[in-house]
Amino acid sequence: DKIVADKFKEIQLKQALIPSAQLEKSPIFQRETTSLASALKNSKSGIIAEHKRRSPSKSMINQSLNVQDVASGYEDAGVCGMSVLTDSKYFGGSLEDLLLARASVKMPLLRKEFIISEYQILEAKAHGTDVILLIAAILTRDEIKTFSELAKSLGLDVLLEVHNLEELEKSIMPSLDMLGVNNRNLKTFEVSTNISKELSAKIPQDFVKVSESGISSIAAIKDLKQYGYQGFLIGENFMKTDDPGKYAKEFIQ
Ligand code: IGP
Repeated sequence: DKIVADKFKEIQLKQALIPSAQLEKSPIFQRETTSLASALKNSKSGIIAEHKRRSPSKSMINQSLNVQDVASGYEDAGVCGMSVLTDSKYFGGSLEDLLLARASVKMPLLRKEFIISEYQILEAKAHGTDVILLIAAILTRDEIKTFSELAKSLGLDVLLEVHNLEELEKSIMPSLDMLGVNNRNLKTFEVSTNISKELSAKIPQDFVKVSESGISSIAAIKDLKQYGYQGFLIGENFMKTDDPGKYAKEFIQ
């Protein structure tokens, strides 16, 4: 809730400086997007690799690498897509990171952000994203509908994130492409892939299932595949090494 309040202020300030109409005019806004959902459906590995410098649960993960090198490393390893944290206060990321990643690679990019306003979706597109994340825990069903429909109209994929059955049931709608189950409880920071397994049967077949956070072994991925997961979002496990791309490659058969 603190995060949402901070975001709200930040958006108001930015919107005053750079109005939506200006974002829509930037040349990158017109670029053709690529679908992460299709990439995942056509992939054996299903790896979505994340750029993450730090997090509220781990203050230091990796401060020394630059985002272009991480992006190129992931792409060379053959991952399906990349997630770029753009929140600065809690994760040390920025929209510039997204832009630099975009300049370095062709694969689908996900803006990893706490989205609470349509403005952030336009901003994401203007910085080269292909996918937006919507977090059910901080949005109403109406907001999920408005935001996902806007994203679809801009040619973006939508990944909806849940942690429990209630959030899942409130969120199901046709304007979503992927359903992500976050294995990390954002309140307690506890991590367990059991929640992905428990919720898998409740996710309708027409959505690509993604398991997020706390995945650190190929065995865990194999196990989750048995439950119908096609996407695996991995951050810390790659980013804590000095060559995230090299380590990601070990996860790609
Ligand atoms: C990656 P991990 O445990 O592999 O570093 O997790 C990703 O799932 C995590 O960063 C994440 C996240 C989020 C971060 C999932 N949902 C929402 C910020 C906001």
